[in-house]
Amino acid sequence: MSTPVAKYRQDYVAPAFTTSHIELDVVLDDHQTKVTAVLDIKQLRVGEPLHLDGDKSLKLVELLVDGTPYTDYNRDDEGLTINGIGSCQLTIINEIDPKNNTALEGLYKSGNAFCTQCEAEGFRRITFYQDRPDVLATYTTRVEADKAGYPFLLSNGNKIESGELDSGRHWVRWQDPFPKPSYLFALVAGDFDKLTDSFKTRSGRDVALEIFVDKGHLNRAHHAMASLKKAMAWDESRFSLEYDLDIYMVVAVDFFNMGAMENKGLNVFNSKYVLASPDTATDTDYMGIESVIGHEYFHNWTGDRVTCRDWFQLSLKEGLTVFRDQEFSSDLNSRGVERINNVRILRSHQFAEDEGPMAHPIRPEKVIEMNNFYTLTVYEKGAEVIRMMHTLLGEEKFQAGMALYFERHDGQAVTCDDFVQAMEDASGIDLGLFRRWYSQSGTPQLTVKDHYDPSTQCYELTLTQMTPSTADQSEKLPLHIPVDIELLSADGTPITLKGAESQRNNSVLNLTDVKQTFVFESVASKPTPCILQQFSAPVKLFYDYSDEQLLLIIQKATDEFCRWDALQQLIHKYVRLNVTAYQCQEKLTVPEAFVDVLRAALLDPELDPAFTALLFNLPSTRELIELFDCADIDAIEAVRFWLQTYIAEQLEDEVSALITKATGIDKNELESEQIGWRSLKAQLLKYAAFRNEALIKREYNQAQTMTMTLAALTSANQAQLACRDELMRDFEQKWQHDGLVMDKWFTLQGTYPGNDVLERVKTLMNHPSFSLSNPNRTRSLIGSFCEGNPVAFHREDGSGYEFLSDILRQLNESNPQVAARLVTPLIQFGRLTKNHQSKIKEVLTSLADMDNISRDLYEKIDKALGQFA
Ligand code: B3K
Ligand code: ZN
Repeated sequence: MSTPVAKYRQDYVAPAFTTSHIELDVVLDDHQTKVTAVLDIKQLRVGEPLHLDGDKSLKLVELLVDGTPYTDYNRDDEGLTINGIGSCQLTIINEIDPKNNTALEGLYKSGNAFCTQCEAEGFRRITFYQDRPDVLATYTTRVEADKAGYPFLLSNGNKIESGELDSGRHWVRWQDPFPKPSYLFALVAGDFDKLTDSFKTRSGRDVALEIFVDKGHLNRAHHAMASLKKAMAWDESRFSLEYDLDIYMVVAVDFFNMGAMENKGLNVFNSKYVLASPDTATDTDYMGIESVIGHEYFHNWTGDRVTCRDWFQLSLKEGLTVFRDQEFSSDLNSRGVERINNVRILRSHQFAEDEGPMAHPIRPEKVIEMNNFYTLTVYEKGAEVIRMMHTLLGEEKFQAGMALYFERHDGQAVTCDDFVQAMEDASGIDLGLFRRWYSQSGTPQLTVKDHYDPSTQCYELTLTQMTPSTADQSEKLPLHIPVDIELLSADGTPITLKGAESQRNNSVLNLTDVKQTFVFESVASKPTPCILQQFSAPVKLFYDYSDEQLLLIIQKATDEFCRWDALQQLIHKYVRLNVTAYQCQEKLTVPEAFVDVLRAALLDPELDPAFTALLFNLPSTRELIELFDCADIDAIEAVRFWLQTYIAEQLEDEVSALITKATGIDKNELESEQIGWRSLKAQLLKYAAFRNEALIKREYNQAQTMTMTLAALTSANQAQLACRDELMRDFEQKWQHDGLVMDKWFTLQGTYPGNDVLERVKTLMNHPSFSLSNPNRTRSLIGSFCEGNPVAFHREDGSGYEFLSDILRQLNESNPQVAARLVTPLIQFGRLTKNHQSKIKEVLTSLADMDNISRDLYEKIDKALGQFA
């Protein structure tokens, strides 16, 4: 294999040709699908050949220029270079083999249905085309297939014609009036059940809504439909954005590499993010559906109407759309809970990405395989960067910026700079320095020191920023960091801020230099600072809090995130101390005040159960590993386990009283109060499992919803109760016919804390419900073991690494995208011991030697091996 080459952001060149319109004709067949593309080619610059991207799997049948066969072209592994043409009509006929397409990119079969996935560069697996986001064309698509097997033939836009053919075949023609890049093309053919509804836009247009699901699953599509209608209404009210076509379709498929895809007017979804009923899906699944349905719908404006100029700009649409879906969930549900959950993901996964070999800015500079850059950095940190702009501008000016962005760029393919420029121009706020967030990678460290002078009643906060160097970038510059603060007096009352007016906007301090001091006046006594309210910037905070200060914040701070985070800091402190104690074979302890604050939360009459649930959800071992430069995983796990059982023992009465109080909450209702109580009860069952096995069995047997069934089963699994195997068998017997439900079971198997878990996982790969060709199954069993069971995965003997390496060899051929996602725990080794690192190096070196290594795995493994140099 030749070494894959990287592309650089700075090398962007506008295309010499564009396609203004494409007539596609797709005659479906399992192994010999015939694709005819008639392209209206416009020359934009003379003197250059036309390059069309085309995968080597495409079989070229015929090429015509203005209706005449044409031969002056070269074909290579990347596509076609056509010489000597200007503006013309180009006709290309080629064949593809969807049934053997196991990579699930381009046109492939999911079960009995045909479907497509074109982002980022999948259209080139369907036909030869300028498969780049800055070529925008209108599409007319004719789809033809056998009528009995494929009664529904779908593509983007509006259905304009259909007809029957001899021999049982039929066809439909679709027309999409909005010019779009090829990555937004979609085609689906199959036999489905269809849920129909409609939405009246605020300007009075009726939009038909259709959700297509596997036959027999119609009753599981209602939540997705309700979520879609909420998303459409929310985008009108919060962003003044209205839907633009007459029809919006969503198709749920079982074989899908990611969550969902925002193809214009025809979203294709992983069935996990569409199908839900109370007996098959948990509250978390319901929330996930609402959020992903929202996300893909919001892309209609931020992504489809205004798209990316090139793939380096991916965060233009993804960061912004994640911000929008987070705001949607926050407006509909609890803002504090939503924020805490998002920060947890960012800290545990995105911060780890920044520290590893794949570190990149939210707008990457260098890419080998674009699919490798649908990352936590581009998505989640990208959303944080948009959120910081929102914090700096405020809602009104931010919305003015959005309006200007659409006014300037509707129908265009643009850059992240264009977005920031619109925000700056509309608000009059200087974002010059702020733009560095787009080009600088890494997690900034924010160190805070303070000084109180009782004689002048002045309180000084000194903020220092420093971004450690990353694998991709050694030099770092200061950033514009919005730091939202609250000062608490000794009894926990918030202090009105006076002073430092020129350096702040209300409670948001503008940190723009390496070091800045903010002086607050008329402060009667030494305050406790709550720093980073709502996690106002994606940074690591260092401030030397006393236990008393943290306890005060947990109980009195206005901001829920700060309250939750203060508890995390306290937990981190005691995990660190106890890991040392464990290593020295000393007794493990936490102060009484720590248990008392948890007790107080349980006894609080005002308690918001969803928030209390977050307090009781201990950080995972994986999260705790991030606290150590060189992590002793077994010690961390032992301390975490001890802490859980210690709290269970100390708070046994309070926990069991609340569990009793939380009866009657297990109904099929999705009201937030019920959801909150269920999430609290689920957390408390994890503690109760160590004290009362009979209770867990009873909860399992009496559960009315999947939320509570899974809560009981998870507790039994984590505490390795004697009834664990029996309950697992019961669940398996009930659900083995249903892959999506079995994913929950496989996840429990993968995260089982028993010593023999790897053997169990290997055996389960032969389970009739398991298949390595289905990405959901692979993630639930293999992914959960590698990512969610650090003790077993990082076993000293390297058996976990060998196991993953065998799986990667198989997936490298069949589905490189899934392989490249699974490899993550093998490349983020910076905090592991030398012994672990050397075992990982061996495994990665041998993977890198595979003859046919995919670009996806090559890019990540090559970078990871570079870290050893
Ligand atoms: N835009 C798609 C992701 C495509 C990933 C390609 N490997 C889904 C989303 O972010 O909405
Ligand atoms: Zn997206």
